[in-house]
Amino acid sequence: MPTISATTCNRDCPDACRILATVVDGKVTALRGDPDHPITQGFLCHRTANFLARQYAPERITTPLIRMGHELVPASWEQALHLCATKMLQIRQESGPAAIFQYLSGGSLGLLQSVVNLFWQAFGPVTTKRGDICSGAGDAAQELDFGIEDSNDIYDLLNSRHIVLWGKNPAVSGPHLAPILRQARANGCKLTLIDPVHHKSVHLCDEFVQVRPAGDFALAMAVAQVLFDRGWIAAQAAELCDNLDAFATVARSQPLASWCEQADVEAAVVERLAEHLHRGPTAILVGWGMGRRGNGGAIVRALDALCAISGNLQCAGGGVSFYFKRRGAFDTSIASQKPPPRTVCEPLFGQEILAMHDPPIRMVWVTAGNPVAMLPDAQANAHALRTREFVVVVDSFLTDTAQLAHVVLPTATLLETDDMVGAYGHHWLGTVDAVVPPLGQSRTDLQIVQALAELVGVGDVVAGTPEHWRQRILAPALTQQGITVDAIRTGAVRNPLAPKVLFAEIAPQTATGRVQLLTAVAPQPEHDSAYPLKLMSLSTEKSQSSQWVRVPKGPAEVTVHPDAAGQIADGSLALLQSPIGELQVLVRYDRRQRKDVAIMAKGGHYAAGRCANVLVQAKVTDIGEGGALYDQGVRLLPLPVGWLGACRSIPTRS
Ligand SMILES: Nc1nc2c(c(=O)[nH]1)N[C@H]1C(S)=C(S)[C@@H](COP(=O)(O)OP(=O)(O)OC[C@H]3O[C@@H](n4cnc5c(=O)[nH]c(N)nc54)[C@H](O)[C@@H]3O)O[C@H]1N2
Ligand SMILES: Nc1nc2c(c(=O)[nH]1)N[C@H]1C(S)=C(S)[C@@H](COP(=O)(O)OP(=O)(O)OC[C@H]3O[C@@H](n4cnc5c(=O)[nH]c(N)nc54)[C@H](O)[C@@H]3O)O[C@H]1N2
Ligand SMILES: [Mo]
Repeated sequence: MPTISATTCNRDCPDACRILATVVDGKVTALRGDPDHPITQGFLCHRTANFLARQYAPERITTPLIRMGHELVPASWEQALHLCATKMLQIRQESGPAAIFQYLSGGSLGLLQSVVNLFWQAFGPVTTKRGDICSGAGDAAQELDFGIEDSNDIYDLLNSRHIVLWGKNPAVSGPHLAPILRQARANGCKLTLIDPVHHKSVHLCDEFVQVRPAGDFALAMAVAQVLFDRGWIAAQAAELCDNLDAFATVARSQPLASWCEQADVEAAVVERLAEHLHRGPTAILVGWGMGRRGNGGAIVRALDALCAISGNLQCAGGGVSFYFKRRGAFDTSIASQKPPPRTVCEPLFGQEILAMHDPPIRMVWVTAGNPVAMLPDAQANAHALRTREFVVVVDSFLTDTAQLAHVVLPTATLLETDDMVGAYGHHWLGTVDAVVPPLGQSRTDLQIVQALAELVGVGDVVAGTPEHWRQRILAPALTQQGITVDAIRTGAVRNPLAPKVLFAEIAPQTATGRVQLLTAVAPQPEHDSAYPLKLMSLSTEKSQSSQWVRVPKGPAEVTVHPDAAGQIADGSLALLQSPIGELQVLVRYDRRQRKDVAIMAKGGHYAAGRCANVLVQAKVTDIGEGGALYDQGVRLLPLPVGWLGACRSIPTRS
C-alpha cells in the first residue's frame, strides 16, 4: 500500500519546499510539492522533482570506503571510524587540533549540522572555514549598512508598484518566487530585470536592462545622481541615514554620461529606474550572484543606499532583500562557544591549506561539500587535498573531492534524515523527517559524528536523538509562544519573530541606529584584454551545484554571442582558456547575449573535464571574503588537433 509522508527539502536553495513523498514497500516512488504549503504551492523544481534519480542512482555509495593504494575499497563502519579516530587522536597529540581542518558546506542546510560543528569544537577546537563563497560580499554589505540581514515578508511584494530583480534568476535558482511575481504583475506591478545575461527570468519582467558585468555600481550611482538632481530624496532620509552628503558626493563624482558608459546603460533607463524608486513602493530583490565579484560588496551597498534614500526602506512593498534570516527562529549558539584556533578563507581553500604551517594542515574532514569542483582554482584545491596526510569525506557520492579521500563515509540523503530548516528565500519553517531509512549502510551526519565522538571521548557532548536536538535549537522565544517541533511538522509555521515590513518595525541595528551609506567609489573591475570574455558560470535547472539529476557527459557547453566566438562556428568544439587553465567546450551561439560574456553551468565535474573552477582564479571580494567568481576573464580559441587537456586534469591520489 502506498503511503504519503511529508518532509522539507534541505538543499541549498532559497525555497525550502515541503515535499510529499509516496512510499511503497520501503521505497520512495514519487515526489511532489505540498499543495497546502504557502510557498511550495504544489510544485517542485526540476532538481528535486527528479531527485529519485540520485536517491537510487547505481553510483550512490552505501558502504564506507577506505583507501588501499589507488583504490577506495568497501569497509565496515567499525574499521572506517576506528581509522578516523586513530588518525584524529594521533594528529591532535602530535600537532594540536589546529592541524585538522573541518570543512562544512551547503549540501544540507539542516540546522542539525551545528551538532557536527559542536563535535569538532569539543574534540578541538579545530581549524574551520571563514568567509562565504556563496554570499560573503552581500552578507557583509547588508550587515555594514543595516546591522542586520533580513527581508520583508515575501508576500509583501504584493504591495509593490515596482519590483527590480537585480542580478537574479528566480526562474532557475528559486522558482517558487515566480508565482508571487506573476501575481504582483497581474495586480499591475511593473518588474525590471537588471542582469548581464539574458535568461529565463526575462519572461517574468516588463523591462530587461542588460548591464555590463560589474557595471551595477555605476548604474546605481547614475540612478542616485538623478534622485539627488530631481530632489527625489525622501524627507526622512536625513534622519534615517548617516553619510547622506558624502554619498551624494560619490554619486555626483562623475557626470551621468560617464556612469552610464561604465554601466553600458542608456540615460533613459536610468531616469526610469529613478522615477520608479521615487514613485514607490519599489522592492529591490538583490540576487546572490551579483556579489560574486571584486566590487560585489560595493554593488550591494549601492543598492541598499538607493532603497534608503528614495524612501523605500521602511514602507510596505519596498525593501532591499538579499537574504531571509533563515536561522532567525533557532538558537544555533550551541556551536559558538569555542572559537577556532585559526581559519581557512573559503574562496582561497587550496592556496591557504597549502600555505599553512605551525602546524601544517595534516587532515581535512569534509561534510556536505565538494570543494574540488565548487571552489575556485580547482587544481589548487585538488592538489591541497592530494598532499594531505589524511582526508575524510562524508557524502553519498564519489565526488571529485571524495575521489581524493582516504576514507569516504556514506551519508543519508534528504529523504532519509531528520532535521529542521529555515529558508533564505522566505520566513516559513520546516521539519525534515526521514520518509525512508538510510539506504544500505548509510548513516546520517548526526549518527556519524555521534559514533566518532564515542571513540574519541566526547560522546556526551553530542549525544541525543534528532528530536532532542531539534527541541534544543528551537529559539526560546518560539517555545514561549507555544511553537513546538510538532507544530512545525504538522502545519506551515511562519517564523513569528520575523517582521512583515522589516524596517517599519525595527530600526537599523547599526551602532548609530541609522543606515550606513557608502562613502567611496568602488574601484573599477580589472580588465585583461587578452581574456576579453567574463566567465559567467551560473546555476542551471539540471543541477544543484555539482549534484546533477543526470551527470552530463562530453564537453561542457559555453554560450556566447556569435561576435564573441571569433572564427569558431556554432556547435563546434573549442578551447576555453583563462590564465590558470583550459577546458574543451562545445560552443553555442546566442544573439541575445552580450558580447563580453561566456556563459556556462556551474557545478560541472572536474573528472569529466567540465568544471568551470579549473578556469576561475581564487580571489576574494572587496568585503566579506566571498569569491570573485564571475570576474574571471577567459578567451575562446580553436581546438588544437589532438588536445588532451581534459584527460590530464583528472584528479588522482597516488
Ligand atoms: N537550479 C538550481 N537552483 C539553485 C542552485 C543551483 O545550482 N541550481 N544553487 C543554489 C544556490 S547555492 C544559491 S546561492 C541560490 C542562488 O543562486 P544564484 O545562481 O546565485 O542565483 P541568482 O542570484 O538567481 O542568479 C545569479 C544572477 O546574477 C547575475 N549576475 C552575475 N554577475 C552580475 C553582475 O555583475 N550584475 C548583475 N546585475 N547581475 C549579475 C547572473 O547573470 C545570474 O543571473 O540558488 C540556489 N538554487
Ligand atoms: N564557478 C562557480 N563556482 C561556484 C558557484 C558558481 O556560481 N560558479 N556557486 C557557488 C555557490 S553559490 C555555492 S553555495 C557553492 C556550493 O558548493 P558545495 O556546497 O560544495 O556544493 P555541492 O556541489 O552541492 O556539494 C554538496 C555535496 O554535499 C553532498 N550532500 C548532500 N546532502 C548531504 C548531507 O546531508 N550530508 C552530507 N555530508 N553531504 C551531503 C552532495 O552529495 C554534494 O556532493 O559553490 C560555489 N561555487
Ligand atoms: Mo550558494
